[in-house]
Order: sequence, then C-alpha cells, then structure tokens
Amino acid sequence: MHRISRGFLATTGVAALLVVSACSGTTRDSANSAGAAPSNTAAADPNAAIKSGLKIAYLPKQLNNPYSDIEVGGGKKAVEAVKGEYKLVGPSEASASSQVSYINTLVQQQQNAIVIAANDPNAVCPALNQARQGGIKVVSFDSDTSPGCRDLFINQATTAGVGETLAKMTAEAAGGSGEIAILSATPNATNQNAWIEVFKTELAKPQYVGLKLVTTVYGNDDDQKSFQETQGLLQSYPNLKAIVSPTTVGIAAASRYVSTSNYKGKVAITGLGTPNQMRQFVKDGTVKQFALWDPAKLGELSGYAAAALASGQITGKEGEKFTAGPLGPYTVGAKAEVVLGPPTVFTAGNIDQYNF
Ligand code: RAM
Repeated sequence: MHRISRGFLATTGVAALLVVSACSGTTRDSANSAGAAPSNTAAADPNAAIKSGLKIAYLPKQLNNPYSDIEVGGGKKAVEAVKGEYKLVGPSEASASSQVSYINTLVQQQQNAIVIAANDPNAVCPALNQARQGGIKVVSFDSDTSPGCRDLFINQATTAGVGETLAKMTAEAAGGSGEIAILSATPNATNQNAWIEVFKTELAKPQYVGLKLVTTVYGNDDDQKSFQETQGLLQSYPNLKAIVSPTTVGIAAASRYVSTSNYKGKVAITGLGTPNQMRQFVKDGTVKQFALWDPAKLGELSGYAAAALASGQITGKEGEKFTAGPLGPYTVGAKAEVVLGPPTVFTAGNIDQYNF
C-alpha cells in the first residue's frame, strides 16, 4: 500500500525528479531538506501544541478511486498520530454537488476539521462556510475549493510544476509533433482544470510548436466512461499521436484500452497515475512515462495541518509554521497554500521501486 520510504525524493538521478518552478505557494521548508532542526519547535514532542481528541473528517472527491484510498490512508495515520478521531465519508461519484450533503452531516456531528478534495470549487462553498461559522476548520487538499471557503489548501505540487511536467511528457510521448488530446476527470475539477490551463500555456511555447491539441474529453473519474471516451477519441482522430490524462482513473482506463487494441505502438499515453495501477502498461510498452506525487503523504500532511488549525497553532496566515509529524516542518505560503513537494516521473527504470 505505501511507498517505499524515502524513495520518493531519493531517486533524483534515476527518476528524473522534476524541478518544479517556484510559485506562489510555499514548498516544504528548506530547513527540512537540509536536515536542520525546525526553528521554534525545540520541544521533544512536536505534536505537543496539538490538542488531543480532535475530530477530523476526510471527504475525498469520491470513495471508489484507488487514489483516494491511498490519500486517506495517510490521513488516518496522521489523525491517529495526533490522538484524534478519524472519519471518512464521501460520494461514490465525483459530480459537482455530490459532497454537499456530507458536509452538512459533518457540521451536525460537530467535527473539529474537515479535509476536502473539492469536486467543484464553488458548489461546496455555502456548506463549508456554514461549517466555518460553526468553528470547524476547513482544509482543502488535492482539488481546491474557492479560496474564500477554506482555511488552508494543501497542494500536492505546484500547479505550474504539474502543468509543465504534463506538457513535457506529452511532447515526448508524441515524438515532438502531431495531434494530441486530453482525457480529463470531471469538467468542474479544480485541480485538473488548473493543470490543463498551465498545459495550454506551455503549448504556446516555441518548443511545442509542432503539437496540436485537438480536444479535451471528460471521463468523470469513472473507469468505464474514461474507457469509452478513449475509444471515441481514437475513432474521431485517426492521426492522434498521444493522449495525456491528468487523472489516475483516466490514464489507467486509456492505457487498458490502448494496450489491447491496434493502436498500441501508434498512440502513446501519458499523464498522472499511481505506479501500482500503471505498472503493467509500462512493462508492456503502452506507457513510457507518467508522473505523480505520493498521495499518502498528501493525506498525511493535510491531517497534520488540520490538527494544527483546530488546535489554534496556526490560522492559515502566510509565514506560519507547523510540523507535520515525520514529514517535518512546513510553512504556510501565499493564498494560504502549503505545497507537499515536487512530483516524480515514473518509467520502466524506476517503477519497481514504488509500491502504492
Ligand atoms: C484522480 C483524481 C485526483 C487527482 C489524481 C491525479 O485520482 O482526479 O483528484 O489528483 O487523479
């Protein structure tokens, strides 16, 4: 289930660990990577300022997605480490308004914090703001809400870094030129839409002049729909060179379709996927490279952030510091954003070092 420890950051040479451009949100503290002690947290127990018994609820985009399972696994670990009460609720599909009723129930249950990956940046806002008025801290992770309705956003990697990585991998998959298409998650997903925006900006750069984006289709993070959308793309665009899917559900479904079709070897697939779901498609040559972060660490960091907020240790102001247990110290960046770290690119050369 979990990643091989330290492999995530320790394989720079092998894994072509990407240098992510600096942007508004903060990254993990440099003191952390340099191995220095966090400045003002000299106490023996870094969770000392964290209240115990906090009720922290996770609300991912949907429950039946292996990615979400890994994420919330990390969340549970963090909540247990701070002696809190962990709860997991969520819809079975990732539609825009599917999370509202769950938020309302969490408010009634007087949770101390809600950790949410938003299916739509705005649809969840009235319910979340009601939660906040009642004293519940709101942390978005993976897919942000509108900034006005959460206290903190835990971003898996900088948005620019993910978009740039996708463009680079797609260009390589297409062999530098030709028609490409995007298979995304839901049309409203904040995270995919933000990455696609950067991706399109990247395509305007001279090095990508040979690439032509023909369309974007949506598999709604549903395996069957993603599979069918892939089939439709290949039929509608016979000259397609590559499909980029910035969703773990989409890339797995597209790879499955292509791997057993006549398109194998003609149309390349890349995007964001989990190593365990993608291993067979890397081994059979359908996929040369794809990227991701460690979803367990994203869930874990979010849990520590929620506990720090609910304990009054931080408020979401730029520059505030907190310690995320074994992940080390983090600082709140601009727009109340905290960034987990750079994504990793997986290839045949390194995929067997990862197990999540
Ligand atoms: C899917 C979800 C999730 C996204 C990953 C990459 O599992 O859409 O939000 O971060 O893909």
